[in-house]
Amino acid sequence: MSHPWAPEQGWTAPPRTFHVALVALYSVENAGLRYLSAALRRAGFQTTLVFLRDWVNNRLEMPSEEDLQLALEILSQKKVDLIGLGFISSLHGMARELTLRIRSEFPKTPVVWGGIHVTSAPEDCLHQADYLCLGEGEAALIDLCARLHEGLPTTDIPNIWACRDGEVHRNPVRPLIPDLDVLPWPDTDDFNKHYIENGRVRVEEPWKRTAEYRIYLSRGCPYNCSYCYVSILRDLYGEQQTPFYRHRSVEHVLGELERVRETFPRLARVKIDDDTSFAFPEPWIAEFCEKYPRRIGVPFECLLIPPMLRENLLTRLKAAGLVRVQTGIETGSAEESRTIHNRTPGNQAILKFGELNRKLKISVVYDVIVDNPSATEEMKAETARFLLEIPRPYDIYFYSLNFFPGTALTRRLLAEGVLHPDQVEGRNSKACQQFRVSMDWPRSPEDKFYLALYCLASKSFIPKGWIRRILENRTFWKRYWKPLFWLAWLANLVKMGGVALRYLRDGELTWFKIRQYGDLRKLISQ
Ligand code: B12
Ligand code: SF4
Repeated sequence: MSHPWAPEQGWTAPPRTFHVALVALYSVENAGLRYLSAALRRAGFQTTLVFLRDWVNNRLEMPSEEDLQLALEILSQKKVDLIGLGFISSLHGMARELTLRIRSEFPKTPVVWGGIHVTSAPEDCLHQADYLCLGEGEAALIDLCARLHEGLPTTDIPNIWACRDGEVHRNPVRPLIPDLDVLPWPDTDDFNKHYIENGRVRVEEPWKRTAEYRIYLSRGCPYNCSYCYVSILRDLYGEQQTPFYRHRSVEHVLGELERVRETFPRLARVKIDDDTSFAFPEPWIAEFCEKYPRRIGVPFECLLIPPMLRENLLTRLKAAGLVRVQTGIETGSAEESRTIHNRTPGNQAILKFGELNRKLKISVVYDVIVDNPSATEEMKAETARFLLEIPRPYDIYFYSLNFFPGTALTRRLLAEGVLHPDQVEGRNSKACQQFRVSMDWPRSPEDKFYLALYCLASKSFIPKGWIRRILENRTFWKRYWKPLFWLAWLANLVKMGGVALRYLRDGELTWFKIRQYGDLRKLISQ
């Protein structure tokens, strides 16, 4: 199947003299903008991508004046016709400031915002940009550029809300792209990329400095967890003919990876970064497992939801090159899982996988969510008990529960009065300071106590029996949590050292990684 705006790989429309700049804030790995750039170029438009600094864990602040000036200089030199910004909710404040600067510097150049925040909370973005793009952006942005280029009206483009002359034109979304193979691979060329960091601009594709390439095999997700952006997209697109969860063909995926293998000199690992991967039909899996090792042969990792941790699937993926699986426990409490997270508890599947993995030996990381204001103490204790039950070794990534606008959970807690609108990301920016959990974040003694227990539970060098006794005597230890907390901090430091050595051994320790995680004061809990 082909689309007028994104035909098969290799096809290019005649060049048009319309130049679009796409700006990423703190996100060198931003795939969304690279997809947009590839689609625009395919349709004949010119693009410039500006990566204004790279993401660092829990330390995102407004870029320096020097870096902002450099970004503005690039936009001026390139004489662009449209400026696009894509950002997450927590960066809304920064995007607004940057846009004010852009608009005062280039009053005649329209600005379009897109991405997850605009899609989740468009009413909060009105009049801060000329256009807002909701949902999938490729076709919408091409339509917008074509209309601007040809001097046609821009107020009735599907997916685009136009804020013109004090009015807002709220247009419905077009159907989701049914066949993802019509999309060109993300644009990773060097010549049109500008990476700004610490007062320096490099004209190069900054992603090529990393050893890990993130790829997306699908769009959408078969599930609907309450705290996740997926619930928003489901509402936005509603019931329509195109299924919400779509996947690419194996050939389309391998084509992208073959190109990456040739062009990313440090490539040592592929991260399949779909929210949940491989929930695809059996023939797809069979074809992938047969072709991937032969054609790509780079170790890969992926995210799987607990029910997918099946022996049959894992054995074949392991033979194809799977070295690491990330999966969501989120909470050990079945009640919290069902009533707050809207997830089917995965404990039994995880325990079974833990046993099976003694044989398979796939490295595993479990996701756990903390800082849930609605969690009772019993729920927190159940999580601790569960983490102690899982066979070691394993890694944990702790995430602080942040309230993103428009999710089912945020809406519910706002309605119940548990949450104030100013605590919702977009108005708040907690995720910039606390997403992967660091131990310095202010928490109640009870929460510090449980976080310390969770950290200790995953460390193979701390006896489980000892942690269980602390859990049994929790009334005492919650009052005297400090020694336990500092022990957990030290254990995290030892663990971090081990991880760094592992990266070094596997050729994956890059300056990017060191900068993202290497802050001792804000040491990531794991
Ligand atoms: C990969 C990923 C990352 C990577 C890369 C970051 C990036 N910005 O791409 C890393 C690990 C660095 C990362 C970090 C973070 N992430 Co992240 N990440 C994702 C993930 C899993 C995939 C993003 C992706 O590439 N999708 C595929 C592309 C094709 O889709 P897309 O980005 O939505 O782009 C399309 C449209 O949105 C639109 N569009 C996008 N931008 C623009 C711009 C314009 C001008 C237009 C017209 C259209 C448009 O068109 C695109 C093509 O159709 C998403 C979840 C998800 N599946 O989307 C979370 C997600 C985006 N991340 C999230 C968060 C919170 C973070 C962090 C704060 C977490 C942290 N650990 O500190 C940081 C912030 C970093 C940052 N500055 O953006 C949240 C954001 C929630 C929200 N409402 O803001 C998400 C939605 C996950 C979640 N928890 O729900 N992340
Ligand atoms: S499985 Fe992951 S991506 Fe899917 S709805 Fe749940 S949290 Fe969101």
